[in-house]
Amino acid sequence: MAAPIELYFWPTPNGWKISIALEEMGLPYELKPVNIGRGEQFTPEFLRISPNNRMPAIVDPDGPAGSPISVFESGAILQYLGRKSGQFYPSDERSRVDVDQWLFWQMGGLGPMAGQASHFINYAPKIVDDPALIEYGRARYVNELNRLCGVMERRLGESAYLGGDEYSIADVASWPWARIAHKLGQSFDDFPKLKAWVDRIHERPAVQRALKAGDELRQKQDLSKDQVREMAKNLFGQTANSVNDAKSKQG
Ligand SMILES: N[C@@H](CCC(=O)N[C@@H](CS)C(=O)NCC(=O)O)C(=O)O
Repeated sequence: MAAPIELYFWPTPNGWKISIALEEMGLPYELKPVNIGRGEQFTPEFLRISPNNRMPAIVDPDGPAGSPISVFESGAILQYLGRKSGQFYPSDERSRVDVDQWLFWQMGGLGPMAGQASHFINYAPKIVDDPALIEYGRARYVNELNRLCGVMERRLGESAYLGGDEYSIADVASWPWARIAHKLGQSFDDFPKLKAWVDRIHERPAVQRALKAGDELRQKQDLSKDQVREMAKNLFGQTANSVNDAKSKQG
């Protein structure tokens, strides 16, 4: 049996994209926790496989031609796993283009915008004392997320899944963010088709298994100001120096 794929993981929407895909595809994997609140994304070992100091990343010991390969960026990982397993990523060109469009839409739109909305709703109020300094950014990202939910609502009125009639890696990419839209300034009452799609995917056994994997790593949701400020030292305010400092330790 092939050695398990190593999944460099922390329980966040971007991490779940890959644990869901691995569970759906029935590929054996091993979780390698990367505690991003403690700065483990800057270790030299991790930067070698994920030069952007972000998780998720994978190492597949049984890569092309049987030799190991590492992949970072969740969209690239999903495409790799889809090609490797031949599942949830259609091989005929027309269907594949459909899936790719919605996958890239997630990578360039839904993920980053929902991530920023989450920052301004969940973290900024615990870091910045003056609410007036937060409001412009909060409204900008909550509104953009609202537009993106509208785009999904319209799409899901045309086809059962984002990438077409079949469940695919495009859904796997968007689901972990879409399912928390109600915590990011949106109301599912405005998006009934999106809500039905969120619920339908939530019921999938592979999705349930993926949500349980690494659950013990999850922090409690309501962090105190002090806990957020501590985490912020590693997570927010990163510059080119953050990577250069870590790289210089690489030797
Ligand atoms: N575009 C990246 C985004 C990944 C990402 O933002 N990961 C976050 C956690 S959700 C992270 O590792 N953050 C660590 C940091 O900001 O230093 C992907 O899709 O793989």
